[in-house]
Amino acid sequence: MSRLIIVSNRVAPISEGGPAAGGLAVGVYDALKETGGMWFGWSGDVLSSGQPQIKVEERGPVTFATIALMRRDYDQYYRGFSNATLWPAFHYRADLLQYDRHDFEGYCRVNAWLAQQLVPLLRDDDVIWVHDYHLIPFAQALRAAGVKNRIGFFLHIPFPASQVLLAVPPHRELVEALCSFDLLGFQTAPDLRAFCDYIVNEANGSVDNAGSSGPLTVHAFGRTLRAAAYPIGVYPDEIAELAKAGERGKPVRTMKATLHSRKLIMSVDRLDYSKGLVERFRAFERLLEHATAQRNKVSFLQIAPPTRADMHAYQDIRLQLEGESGRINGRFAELDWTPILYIHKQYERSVLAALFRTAHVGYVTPLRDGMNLVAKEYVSAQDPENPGVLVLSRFAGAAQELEGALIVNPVDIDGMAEALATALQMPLAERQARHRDMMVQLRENNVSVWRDNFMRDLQAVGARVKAAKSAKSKVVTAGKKRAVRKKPAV
Ligand code: ADQ
Repeated sequence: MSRLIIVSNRVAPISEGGPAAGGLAVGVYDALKETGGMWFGWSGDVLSSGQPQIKVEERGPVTFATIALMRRDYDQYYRGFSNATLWPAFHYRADLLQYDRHDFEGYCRVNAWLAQQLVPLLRDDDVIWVHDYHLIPFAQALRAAGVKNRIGFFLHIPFPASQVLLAVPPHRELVEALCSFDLLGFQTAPDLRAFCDYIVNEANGSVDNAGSSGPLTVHAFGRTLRAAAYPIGVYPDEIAELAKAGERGKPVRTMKATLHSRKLIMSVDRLDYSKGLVERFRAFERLLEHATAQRNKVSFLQIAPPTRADMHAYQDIRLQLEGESGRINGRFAELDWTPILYIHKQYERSVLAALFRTAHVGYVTPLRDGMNLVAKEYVSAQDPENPGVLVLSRFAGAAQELEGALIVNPVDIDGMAEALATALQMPLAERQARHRDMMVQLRENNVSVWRDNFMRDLQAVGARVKAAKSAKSKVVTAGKKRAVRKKPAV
């Protein structure tokens, strides 16, 4: 069997059940620990001098191969083009997009350098699966280094509509680079559609599905590749077990003691402007304004560990949220009640799962999100006998699947406040029915299914290449035979 090589910007310092504030880390590690293989990428260290060296570590079935970045590379490739240009653009925040041509050069340079570091570690039949927006030119770089292996790519964040993508100056180079992969995976059908729209209307390419239910075939920039949607999942039953086991643990007991039998609304996100936190805080405020009976009857727990804290946009959102939570608490708090509990800490996955189970409402309202695993984790963690209600943004990829959620538009503050009120009062039978439906969906499409579907289609690309090669060699052989007979058939 081929070995699986995962390549992602950051190889997470992940441990079983430990904290991992990042969806890619959670999803990728869950997928890799079953099959075994290698995970290659940045270690998270930044060097001011010297020469980065690859560190290879075996941990169970997974080999971790990590390397530091030089300060300039970190600034241009990671903080610059990846997170100041691509991240806002792909989350439809063209207003926050910053572009510097040197950063784009640095982005391409680091992709080429990382690819060169990986080459000596590769075997002929390895299958390479590259993850996310930091590494769009990675296949191009591997091909330039002579690598012939199958290479797939999965985009964890949304693929934007063409009119938004056009705001990124090197949009054409990026899409051309994407076309060097053999298989492209997107989170949802709308992301796939947006990509195909660019191919057809901006790149003069074509897309054909040949009437099959498998990936689409894309022809562009002189290449033929495949593309499909593979919504990432979780392991719902594992999360349910963790949540149940943690029910009597100290964090849950402390939380319950703080609540004094009030209801709990809960959110967990990386602190990021794409997650719609300000609008979410204001909708909770609106609930307290209008549904006066809810005052002192409900608390809102927002857990949001800071990320990318050395970037202005992230410092701004942090300040804004601190202001909002202080203002709302100042407005409504009583001696015995603080409406918003706003925490910056990371928690172990088991603690988060147990807290989710305690929460009457999972409040997940990003302005844009590729998928949003928190939505899926919240549903998984519920007690089926007495489940909570998920309030979910229509702009999270998860909304394509979780029809049992109360779907909201995250800029509609009144609409979100109404959804919170509905969720807090929803009868048990309706909560159970919605939870049951969502669990069916989550079980059918867990992380293994996500990985297996992607790998099946990537392997099939290889099979087609082999089939094409052997058909070609048959033609050559037949040609030789014909040549021997000296009577070429027409
Ligand atoms: P993220 O933007 O990081 O992921 P998300 O999918 O919600 O968003 O994943 C966050 C993960 O980190 C969850 O598993 C969550 O439990 C964990 N986490 C968050 N805060 C934490 C805390 N304080 N302590 C411990 N764990 C915490 C990107 C895309 C998403 C996509 C994923 C996976 O932006 O849209 O769903 O990749 O593809």
